[in-house]
Amino acid sequence: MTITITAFERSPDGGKGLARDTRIRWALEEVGQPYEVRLVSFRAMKEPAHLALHPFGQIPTYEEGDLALFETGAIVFHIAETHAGLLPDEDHARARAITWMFAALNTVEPPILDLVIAKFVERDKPWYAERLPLVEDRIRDRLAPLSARLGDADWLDGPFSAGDLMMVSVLLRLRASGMLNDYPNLAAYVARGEARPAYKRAFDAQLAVNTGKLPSS
Ligand code: GTB
Repeated sequence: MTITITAFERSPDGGKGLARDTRIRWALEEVGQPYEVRLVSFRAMKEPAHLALHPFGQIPTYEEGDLALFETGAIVFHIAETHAGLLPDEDHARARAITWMFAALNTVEPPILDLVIAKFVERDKPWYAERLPLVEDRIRDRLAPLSARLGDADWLDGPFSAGDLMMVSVLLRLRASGMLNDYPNLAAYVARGEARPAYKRAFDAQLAVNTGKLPSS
């Protein structure tokens, strides 16, 4: 059955891979599943046809036959559950990998998003300079224990899993801030994720869309 995801017609990052369709592309590449991409404009995202797929009018969405999903966590989980390669077979290892997916989305990503919002939306506020270090501290409160847990392992819990895919995707948004440099094992962890052939294919595919060099699928 054909899988179709949605992505920005033109991503505000110009193809740096930070828009969330990249995680879905990466998961699909990891499991060797071909997919098509429907590009949507910011206006189209808020129109009824897209709102029927995504109640909040965002990307990415995922369609496969009569199944329509939104939320990258749910989409990556679905891909991992229905294809081999992203979740271990053993019950407890599988539950732990899923736990890391939730940790990435619920515990690590929120303060990182707070920083992104602060930098893009709050820069002109009189309290910006005072608040910024507080936001950065909340990120360090997550990075320090994550770094301690990862230690010198390649991945968070045994072989690469959907938990790593999600955690690397979340950490990538910190690159511009330079904050990862204070945690060399996390910087190396992110680089290991980016070096995976599946990530590279996903990145190149979204870049091609944003530079107009290739068709979208
Ligand atoms: N929780 C949802 C999920 O994980 O699927 C969040 C989805 C989401 O935030 N989608 C964003 C969106 O559609 C695109 S990815 N925004 C449009 C809107 O809300 O109207 C977030 C994003 C956007 C831009 C960059 N960038 O340019 O660097 C990076 C990430």
